[in-house]
Amino acid sequence: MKKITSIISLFFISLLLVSCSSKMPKYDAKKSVGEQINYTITGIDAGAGIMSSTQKAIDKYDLQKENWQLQTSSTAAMTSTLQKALKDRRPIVITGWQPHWMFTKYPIKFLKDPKHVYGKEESIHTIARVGLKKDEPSAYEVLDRFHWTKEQMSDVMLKVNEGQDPKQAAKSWIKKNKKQVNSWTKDVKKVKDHKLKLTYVAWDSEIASTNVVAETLRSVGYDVTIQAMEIQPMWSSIATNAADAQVCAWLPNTSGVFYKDFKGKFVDLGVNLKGAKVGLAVPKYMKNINSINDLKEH
Ligand code: PBE
Repeated sequence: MKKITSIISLFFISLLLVSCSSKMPKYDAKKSVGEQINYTITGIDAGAGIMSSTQKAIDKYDLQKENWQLQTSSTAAMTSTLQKALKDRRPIVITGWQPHWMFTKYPIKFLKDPKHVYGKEESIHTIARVGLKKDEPSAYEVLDRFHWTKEQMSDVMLKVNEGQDPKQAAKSWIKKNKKQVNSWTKDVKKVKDHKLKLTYVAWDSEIASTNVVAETLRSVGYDVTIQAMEIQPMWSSIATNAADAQVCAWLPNTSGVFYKDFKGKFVDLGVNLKGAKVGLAVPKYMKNINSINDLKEH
C-alpha cells in the first residue's frame, strides 16, 4: 500500500514539474527565439537613451516585421527578471550596458551590432552649466579633472548593489584611491560652504560617479547636494542654471539627442570615463544567438 501511495505521489509530483516547466520552458536552440520569449526585449526606464536606441534597432534590423517589441520597466525590474531567467536557463533578451555589475555578476554577452545602431564605444562626459567656471572656479577645476576607469566605476557600483549606502561606498572608494583623487584636487583653492548642486539619473553607473564627485567636491569645501531626476529634466536643470553640473552624458550616441537639443546651453568638460558600451544582451547559454540579426526568424 505504502509503495502504491508513493508511486502515485511521485507521478503527481512529476506531473507538476512537467507542467511548471512547460509554462516556463528552458532555452531551446532549435526553436525560434522570438517565439520562445513572445518577441519581447526586456528594457528599462522609458527616458533612457538605450531605449530609443533599441527602438531604432528594432526598426533597422527589420524586427518589427515579426512584431518584436521593447518592454519598458526599470533597471531593478530588468535585472531581477534576468536573474530569474538565468536560474531556470530560460531565454531572455535585455538592454545591457557596461560598466554595470550585471556583466560582473551574471553570465551574459552583448549581441553583435553589425549595423552600429548603438555605436561602437561610448565615453561618459562631464557637463557643467554656462558660467560655472567664472562663478565657482574650484568646482569647475575638480569637475574638469575628474576621470576614472570602467573597473573603478564597477567597484563602487558592485558595493552599492551589495547593499552599501552610495555615499559610504563613494567614501571608501576615495579612501582606497587617495592618490588619484588627490590629483583631481591638488592645488585647487579651497572654498568655505559654497553651495553646489549636481543632478543625475538614478542609474547604477550614475549613482556611483555622482557620489564620488560629490564627495570629492566636499573635500575642497563645497556644500554639495545631489538630486536624482529623469534624463530630460537633468539636462534642462543645467541649461537653466538650476543645477551646476552632471557627470552622466553617455556620448556620442546614448545621450546624443539631449546633447543636440541643449547645445549652447551647457559646457562640455570632456570625457570622465572611456570604453563604455551599450547594446542588447543575452545569457551565454543562448549559444547560437550572437548578433542582433540572429533574433530574426530565418
Ligand atoms: N544607461 C546607463 C543610460 C546611460 C547610462 C545606458 C542606462 C541610458 O541613457 O541608456
